[in-house]
Amino acid sequence: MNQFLNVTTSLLASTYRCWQGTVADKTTEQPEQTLMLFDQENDAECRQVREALTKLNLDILIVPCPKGGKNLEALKAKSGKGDGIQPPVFVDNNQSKAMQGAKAILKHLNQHYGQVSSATSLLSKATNEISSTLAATVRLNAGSHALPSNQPELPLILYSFESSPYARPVREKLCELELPYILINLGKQQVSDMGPATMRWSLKPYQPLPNTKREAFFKQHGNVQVPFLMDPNTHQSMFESTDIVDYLEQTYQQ
Ligand SMILES: N[C@@H](CCC(=O)N[C@@H](CS)C(=O)NCC(=O)O)C(=O)O
Repeated sequence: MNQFLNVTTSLLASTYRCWQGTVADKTTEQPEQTLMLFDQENDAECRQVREALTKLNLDILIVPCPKGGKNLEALKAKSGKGDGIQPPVFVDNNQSKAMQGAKAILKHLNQHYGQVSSATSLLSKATNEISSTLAATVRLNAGSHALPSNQPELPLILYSFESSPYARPVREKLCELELPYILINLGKQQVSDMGPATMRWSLKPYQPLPNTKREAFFKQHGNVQVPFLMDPNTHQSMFESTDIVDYLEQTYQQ
């Protein structure tokens, strides 16, 4: 897909989802043990969970489970439930709990990590599925099916937020290649975070909120822009969605 179509369809996908997964809470403490999500990028319930994770500003290890892939088979085998288990499956070792399905996961998040957005939790199953199917369709179901890949030793690290039109193609590629990654959510926390990094809505020099992940990122890079990928296996790090997708294909696609 050329870049104009890529960004336009990704913008449309976020619009179908009413831009859920853009705004993040101002303060959040990360739990001691990393949360884990068995995820499928274009699945309606997985999307709903990832939107809530952006809202709660929580970081998480994503294990992509596209259709036809080894991760999904391993999940089915490990659970002993065969086809009875499907993403999203959420593992919280802080609470010694694991659960399946958006409803149970959102309830758990609400109970332990703060209020998930009312829109996310109020969307009926049908509304969620229709808008998410529209979002998946406009992306031509990218990120649904596994591609042959070489597996890295360590998970990659992706700075992103759910509705970012530029981060979505990167997440789709990570999913297709079944590459586990630590998702660091950098949702928007104030009006001046809005807009692309090169054209913010506010005219004042950009300043993230103090004591936030955004501020830490800003101090390190001089700006805040997502997607940003770090690969501890090759010691490469990079901005720019198209460069990241090219890198993933060249490094991991068979
Ligand atoms: N050309 C860049 C554009 C990235 C971009 O503009 N990302 C937006 C989010 S969609 C951003 O970082 N906005 C600034 C912010 O969130 O603070 C790419 O393709 O990766």
